[in-house]
Amino acid sequence: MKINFLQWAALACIGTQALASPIADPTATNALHERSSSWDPSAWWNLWWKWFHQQQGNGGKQSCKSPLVRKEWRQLSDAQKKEYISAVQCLASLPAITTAVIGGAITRFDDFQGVHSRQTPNIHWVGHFAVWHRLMMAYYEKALREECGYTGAQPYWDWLIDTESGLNMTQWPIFDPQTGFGGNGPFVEATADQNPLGIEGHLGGGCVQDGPFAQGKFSLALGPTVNYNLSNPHCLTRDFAPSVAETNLVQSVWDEVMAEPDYGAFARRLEALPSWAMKNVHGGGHFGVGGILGTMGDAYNSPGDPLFYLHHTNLDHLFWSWQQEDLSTRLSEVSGPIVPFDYNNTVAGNVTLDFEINLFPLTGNFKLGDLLDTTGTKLCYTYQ
Ligand SMILES: [Cu+2]
Repeated sequence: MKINFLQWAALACIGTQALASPIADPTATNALHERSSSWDPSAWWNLWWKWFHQQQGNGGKQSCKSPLVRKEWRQLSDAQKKEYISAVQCLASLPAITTAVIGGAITRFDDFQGVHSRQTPNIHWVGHFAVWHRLMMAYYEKALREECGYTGAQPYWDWLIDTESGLNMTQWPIFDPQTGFGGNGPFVEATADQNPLGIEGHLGGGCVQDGPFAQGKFSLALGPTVNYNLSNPHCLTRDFAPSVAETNLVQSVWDEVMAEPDYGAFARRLEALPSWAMKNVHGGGHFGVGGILGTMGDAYNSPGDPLFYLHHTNLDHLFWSWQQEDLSTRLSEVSGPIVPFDYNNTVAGNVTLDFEINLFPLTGNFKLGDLLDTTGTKLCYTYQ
């Protein structure tokens, strides 16, 4: 770890303990109080740094006083699960606001899918991948709360619990038709052309048949083509590929991502490669659920599956967990290419803290540096 001046100064003051130890919940109102009984210099340093960072970023005002606490789907009560699902259905019943630039969008749910589809060529295998999707999750959460009356935080799906459970994928609780997102589609034969990633053992491919997003109850306007100006109402499809999920959604890959020493390496390992040459949790979620023919496996239109948001929130949970390991560095560090796959910067440079992203036309511009702190001035949530 590179030691900057402030870290050096703190080291000199508080002794020689490692600075990188995580803090359990830096935003809990009583975090300082709880820790006063046991003197842990590294935790104190992290808390101080966080406070300092917030003061700087907000002209002395602290705006994120009570962050939303995002929980794993299983931590929600059945009533809370129902409330979340109802809010998603609500979003899919409200009229789109992006039609001037996403001509095919019909609903507010489509708005988010359309923005992702339109920006897909610029937001994957780039330095801002993790931050862009963080912003997307935050605005989806905000829409569910402010426009559909949802009172909770955006939940995440910790797939490690499922892959380690030994249960068949079809029995994973996230796919429960009553308390989850419904299950697989019926089997549809796929051609080799449809399967550039060589996914084996896919079990579905057709329209989701049960649960809250089943055929007839839930309709997507955008996709499966990349033309976001085309309205093409169709069903949500799923195409479980258990071998993809079981191979990639594993603790060892999570640990590899967590062990990356800097943001550029972290973001690159999180996305890995558009192949199975390297195990990866991002692709494992997309293609484990979406397989060859499912909505989740569509690079452009994957946000058409409501489960996309729980998968990507778990990736943000991973990002946040990684940041917690060394907040003093990781609240103000980004890198990675501006242009997809340009890891050697032969086409353009790397992103910086001032690099701007947006969910056009749903948001204005945000600097990457303003989205690194989930409890800062622009974002206000944490994880449990
Ligand atoms: Cu994406």
